[in-house]
Amino acid sequence: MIKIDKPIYVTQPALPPLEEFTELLKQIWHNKILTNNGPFHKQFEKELADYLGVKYISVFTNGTLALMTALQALHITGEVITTPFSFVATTHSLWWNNIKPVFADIEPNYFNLDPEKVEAAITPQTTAIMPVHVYGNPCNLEAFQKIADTYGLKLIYDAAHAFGVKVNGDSVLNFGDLSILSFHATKVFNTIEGGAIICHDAKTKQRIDYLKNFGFAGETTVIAPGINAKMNEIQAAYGLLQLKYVDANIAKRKTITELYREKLANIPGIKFLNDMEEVDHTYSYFPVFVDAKLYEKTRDELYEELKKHNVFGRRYFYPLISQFPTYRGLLSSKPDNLSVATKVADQVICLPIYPELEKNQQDNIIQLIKSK
Ligand code: T4K
Repeated sequence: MIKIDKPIYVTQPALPPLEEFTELLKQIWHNKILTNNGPFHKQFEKELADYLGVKYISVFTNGTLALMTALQALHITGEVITTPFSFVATTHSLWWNNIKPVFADIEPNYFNLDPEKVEAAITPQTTAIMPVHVYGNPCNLEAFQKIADTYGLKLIYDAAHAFGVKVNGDSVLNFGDLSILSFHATKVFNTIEGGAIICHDAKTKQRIDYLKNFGFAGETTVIAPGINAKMNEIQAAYGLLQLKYVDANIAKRKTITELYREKLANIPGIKFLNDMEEVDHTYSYFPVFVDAKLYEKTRDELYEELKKHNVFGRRYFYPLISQFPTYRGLLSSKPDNLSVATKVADQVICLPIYPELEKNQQDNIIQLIKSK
């Protein structure tokens, strides 16, 4: 009988050493610059761009505001084709910009938006595609760029799960017109709340920087109806410290992933995703997919069983975004249009993964799944 006293959640944030953070806080207390592109904000953007291997980055209060601002920056209107298999913020960012989301189905291997389905969903109103690198696995970058070029569409990647991910040695954030990151507490790299937009030229970065500061381009000039989405100095200082530890944290995530893969390999009805060729992964999630017939238990039964034992996995992403009341009336939300996504959403559980997950805790989780 497995007994787990302390709850194990799907994730737990990694925090930098408190003493080191206190030192940076002292500097903030001393110079009294708390926000509005202060010294830590500037330094964080610079070090983050270097770390990620990108040219231009603008940091934000959170990933959702980064997504909303990315759409504003490119003047996106009309319809945008996106995935129903994501966190609601992806689609909400369209709604907040008065853009109609059009859902297309996902592909069956890594559950990212399917380029063929995207092409079939294009109408004269389509202005952009917004795919998500789900669980940090890169989308079909080449196919999406080809569609964007052919049809004259913008390409905005929701890369909230893809911090530090590389394809053939190049950051996945260097593809498309813009990419956004989330630095929420639950992510591989966190600034408590936080996010960023990555772009490829100085002019676009300038425009994004204006937009996140009410549209101010100087003391008395407002060039657009911007928003307040700036990251503050305390978060930026915390982010700078986090950069020192992120590689060690990713290495621990890799070890945890490898143990799950080894131990869950031969359980009938339990599937997981393997690393993609040519990709450096950062192991943001560990989703497993339950085939109820083979496993002899449904996903929800396994989910409840784990919960009974104090293990709180999460069904990311169930229900599909297209099933929420705001979106289920859309023509593209019909389950027939989204058959792969509908199936996957009914099978998935993300298992606990975070740097401080202990080996014996992980052994217990594995045992619970094995013992049914
Ligand atoms: N695009 C995509 C593809 C995304 O996945 C997200 C966010 C976004 C855009 C938007 O980015 P942000 O605006 O959030 O920067 C969580 C996160 O709130 C959300 O950021 C994330 N995706 C989503 C996938 O997961 P919940 O509602 O599942 O989180 P919550 O609070 O239930 O946390 C999960 C578990 O983590 C808790 O049971 C305990 C643990 N936890 C959580 C927090 C917040 C901690 O131990 N400490 C903490 O501080 O949404």
